[in-house]
Amino acid sequence: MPNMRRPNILLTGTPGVGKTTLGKELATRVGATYINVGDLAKEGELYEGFDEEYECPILDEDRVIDELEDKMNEGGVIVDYHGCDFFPERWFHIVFVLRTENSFLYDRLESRGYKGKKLQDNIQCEIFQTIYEEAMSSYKEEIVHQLPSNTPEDLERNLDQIIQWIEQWMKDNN
Ligand code: DAT
Repeated sequence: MPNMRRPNILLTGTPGVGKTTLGKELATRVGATYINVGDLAKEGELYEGFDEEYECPILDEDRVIDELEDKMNEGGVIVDYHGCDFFPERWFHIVFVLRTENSFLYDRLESRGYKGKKLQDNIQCEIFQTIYEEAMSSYKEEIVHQLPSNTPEDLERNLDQIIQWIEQWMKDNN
């Protein structure tokens, strides 16, 4: 369906909640383009320094936006990132904030090799629903949805729901 208008979807949430797992599978099932902003930044070295406290490079947000602009205008893009306040609001038709209970998230981040402050900060980010609040203040509240992401059953349910939403959007907009 190359000439049909297709929605852009933002998947956001604390690291480890399952954005990549959901995003890649969703892209495969609906034939959308999946973009992992972390990977994109790494490949293009889209950084503007290094954060010593959090032990991670600092994203060059303007260059990320320049890099993505043309693709976003075409539609049919699924963007995956653990932040959401710097993307142009007009890019996204819907925003999903994935949410994971602490015990699950702790195990996932620990097996990713996170420890100490980095592990605690990410758990706290989820407890304080930091990314949900960031999404609610960056986009129209009615397009921001939370999705539970604890179990494989949650993953399947989320896929089904998002696919249904995409189909409806395509009917309404073409
Ligand atoms: P993110 O991209 O948000 O950092 P991920 O997709 O890499 O997260 O997932 C982190 C880990 O959790 C990975 O080992 C896969 C697993 N996972 C993701 N979604 C899950 C779910 N709904 N149920 C159980 N495990 C899940």
